[in-house]
Amino acid sequence: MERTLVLIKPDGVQRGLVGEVISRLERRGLKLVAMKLMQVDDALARQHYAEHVDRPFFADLVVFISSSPVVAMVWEADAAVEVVRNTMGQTNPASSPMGTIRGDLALDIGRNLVHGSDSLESAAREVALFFGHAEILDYQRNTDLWINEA
Ligand code: D4T
Repeated sequence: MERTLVLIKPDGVQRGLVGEVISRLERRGLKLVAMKLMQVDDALARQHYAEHVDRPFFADLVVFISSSPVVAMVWEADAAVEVVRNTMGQTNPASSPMGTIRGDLALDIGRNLVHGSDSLESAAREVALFFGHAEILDYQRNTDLWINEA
């Protein structure tokens, strides 16, 4: 079973889309195992976006992600990384198909509402950046047999 980090970025929280984003992930069948509303500080923002440190948009990314609270979550499923990414759509909302979170709800690459880890390695790193072990819950979900065949 994979685990992946999802952030509802400051634009999603400010626009009142927290419930909408969570609802889409829940309805897809993913299992929520950790969640908190939090303020990202400069240090965490820089660590989270470390792979982009040399890109021209790095400074804007760091300022934006720490400009207002985010909702950080860990979601679990077989292939959770891929499923979350295709539920969110493309990085650029303008190229995202309708039916995806970004394709339905966003327009601008710098205001693309959500973040999802892009690989299992990133997921492990990012989950550990945002959550301690004790914050990630292991629990039985009674609907599992109605979502997964085995
Ligand atoms: P995140 O990391 O926010 O989920 O986005 P993606 O995984 O889909 O895309 P990314 O890591 O390539 O980009 C991180 C973040 O930077 C913004 N961005 C990206 C931007 O403002 N201008 C750009 O040209 C690119 C490529 C959007 C997402």
